[in-house]
Amino acid sequence: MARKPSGKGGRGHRRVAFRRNRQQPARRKQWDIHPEDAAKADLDSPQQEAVVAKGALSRKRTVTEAEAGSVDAVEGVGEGTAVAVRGRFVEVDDGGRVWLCTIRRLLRTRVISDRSPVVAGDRVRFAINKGGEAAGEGVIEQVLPRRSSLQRSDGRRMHTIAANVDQVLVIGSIREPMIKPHLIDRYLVAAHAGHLAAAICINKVDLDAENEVAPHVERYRRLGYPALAASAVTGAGVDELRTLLTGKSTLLAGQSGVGKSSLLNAVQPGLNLRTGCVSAATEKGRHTTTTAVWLRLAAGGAVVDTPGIRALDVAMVPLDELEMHFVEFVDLVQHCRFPNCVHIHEEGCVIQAAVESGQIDLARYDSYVELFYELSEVRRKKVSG
Ligand SMILES: Nc1nc2c(ncn2[C@@H]2O[C@H](COP(=O)(O)OP(=O)(O)O)[C@@H](O)[C@H]2O)c(=O)[nH]1
Ligand SMILES: [Mg+2]
Ligand SMILES: [Zn+2]
Repeated sequence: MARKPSGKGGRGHRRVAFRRNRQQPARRKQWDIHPEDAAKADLDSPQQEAVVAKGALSRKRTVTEAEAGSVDAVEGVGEGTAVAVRGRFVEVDDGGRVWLCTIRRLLRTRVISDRSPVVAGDRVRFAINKGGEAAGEGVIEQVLPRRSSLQRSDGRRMHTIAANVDQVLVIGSIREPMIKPHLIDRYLVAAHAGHLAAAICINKVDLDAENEVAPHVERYRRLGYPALAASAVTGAGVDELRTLLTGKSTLLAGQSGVGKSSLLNAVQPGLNLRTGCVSAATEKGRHTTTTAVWLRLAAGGAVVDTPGIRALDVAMVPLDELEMHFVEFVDLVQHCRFPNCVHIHEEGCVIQAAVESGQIDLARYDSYVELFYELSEVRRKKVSG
């Protein structure tokens, strides 16, 4: 949304409105902006009001004064996408430019339970500060309802990593590092458990003299996932990849070094993402300081890069639901002899039979078994701990 024109009259009017508010602290719309702006931006929408606690209205105004300097400092409102969260600042892209915003204290405290008041991908509304560079250029006042959110668990509580993501693109490389089908399957399970569509891209096919990539791509296509082979070096598959990303918001998943940043630079020259080796020490340091970053694509859509974060975790998948997240298992499991079959050592198991007949890929089955034991361990710890 464009910045509001800031005529002298407008400013004067706001000051008057402010004084009036002071005399009527209980007024519902005590917002410190021009009433017209408020109406346009629909700032006191039901979602906004619903989260304001009783008695919070007066506090709300005090907070704004403290954060924005004074109420006179507000120059208009904006709406955009949170593209990065860095410390106490959030970069908000309104389509025209990026605004450096702080978060209204009320928002920060009300969501203390999930600790992620604003994450990359959130649609936010913000008040524009007048010249208050130190306090940030704006203050985020409202986070619009999330269409989807991607979460991870640190063992004790859930953290939201990114919001409004449509799909996960799992990226691997055929070599350097060697392709790890199990890791890809793990990401597919996590995406599926998070109700996100998934696609697979296998990079560095320029290093694949023997065309070993073909059966991998074929395996995922047979399962119904869009899959492609690519090379950031030769440009192979890059057009196909761009098509896959256009018009959607995509989270990139894949181990470090597979070429995520290089592929994005190839998809959109000009992104200028840093590529290459990151030392273990730097990588470790980045875990604490770097969160998901939302990159807008010129062709439409956006990609979310999550450096240093294991964005997709399967730990929250209930053990008895694991089979559901292997798409080729779903229609078969009901035919196993035992209803509680876990498809590992039981008699009359159609999954094991399908693996033997080649209907189910052995590598996929191995991934299932490995995840099954891992999740059993998670559950054992939960029960005993
Ligand atoms: N041979 C080859 N090397 C690549 C390709 N893509 C990326 N690389 C190299 O792989 C390394 C890691 O790439 P980077 O994009 O930083 O990976 P990221 O950690 O997944 O973002 C860099 O040295 C890149 O130059 C590719 O398609 N072929
Ligand atoms: Mg990278
Ligand atoms: Zn079975």
